[in-house]
Amino acid sequence: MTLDVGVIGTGMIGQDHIRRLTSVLSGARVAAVTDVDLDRARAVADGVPGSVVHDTGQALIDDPGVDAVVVTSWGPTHEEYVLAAISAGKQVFCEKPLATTREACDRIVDAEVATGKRLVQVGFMRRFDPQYRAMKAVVTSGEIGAPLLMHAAHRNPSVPDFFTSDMTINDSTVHDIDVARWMFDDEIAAVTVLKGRISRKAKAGFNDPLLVLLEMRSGVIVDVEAMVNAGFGYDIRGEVVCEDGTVELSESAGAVVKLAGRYSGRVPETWKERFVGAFDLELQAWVDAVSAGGSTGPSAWDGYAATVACETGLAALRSGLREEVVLRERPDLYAKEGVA
Ligand code: NAD
Ligand code: ISE
Repeated sequence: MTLDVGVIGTGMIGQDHIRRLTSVLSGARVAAVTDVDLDRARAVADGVPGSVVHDTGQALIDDPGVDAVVVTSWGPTHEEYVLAAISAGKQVFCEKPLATTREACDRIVDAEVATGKRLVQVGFMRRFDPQYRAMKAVVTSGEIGAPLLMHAAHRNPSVPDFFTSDMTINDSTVHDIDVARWMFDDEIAAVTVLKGRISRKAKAGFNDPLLVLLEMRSGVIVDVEAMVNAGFGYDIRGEVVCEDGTVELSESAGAVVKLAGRYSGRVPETWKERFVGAFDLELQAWVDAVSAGGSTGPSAWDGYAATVACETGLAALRSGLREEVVLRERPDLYAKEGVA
């Protein structure tokens, strides 16, 4: 059986997911697309044989020829489409963030819980990255003792003009927040954000880099260096320090070149390059689970908890203080999953 997928939002990552659903993955095809920019949607559909263009996201969700929905529009529009898919009883893969406010995430969680089954997967693709998976397997095995600390770095080469310090937290660090919850099967208890010396490459009024400190409920501390004007490439780092040893992500270049007394390797240019394999695995997992009548991967609860931690991070950025993360009670629908 082929899963007929409708894609809402045909921008950068929408086009990338359409490419992988069409040419890389198995068991799915893109049956319909839409975008608020209909010319863009039409241009994208032209390259996808058999796909139709809908005028609105609601029309796409209502299309009986669409079995399941991928939401890759701008973050503030996610709530509307995820709620509409839930109300139509259709499985929905939503790029991060699930929604941009705690209240919007609450509404999604409430709507999903009311159906009694999981319908939402959130695009936290790092959970599918082979390197992160290998790191988590070591931490979970206990072979290097109990975890104490995690050091992480999230470095973007550059960002568009509309990017702000707030977005460093809720657009970029949101991934590290999700990794922390997943890595330690734990919730974040408090967030502190330190503003240090500002890079000369940052535009006026932009605090870059930031140091984001996440305190897990267990006491494990995660420090995230979030820098979006790194210049040299897209660099993602992670090291977990345990009682008896450490485990860290290796360099992402598949090969190291040794030449003339030096060694070197490629630094990825973008998130697309660094996480191409993770994106393939997360969407294939979604297609497989949905085709089998189930669901998998990061849930609406994970989306909710990440957004609340981001909001808390923004409060900490403004106050300069340690801010506590206050979560609602986790509904039973998500209880048996842990944080993973
Ligand atoms: P983009 O601006 O390139 O594309 C977004 C598209 O959504 C645009 O074509 C825009 O016209 C369309 N759109 C806006 N409002 C709409 C609406 N109401 N209805 C339908 N379409 C609408 O942005 P992008 O970089 O592709 O990001 C899209 C989403 O994917 C964001 O939520 C972003 O955070 C997420 N994202 C995730 C990753 C990741 O690493 N997982 C990477 C990049 C982007
Ligand atoms: C982008 O939206 C992503 O999600 C990337 O994974 C992240 O690294 C980047 O900072 C964001 O802008």
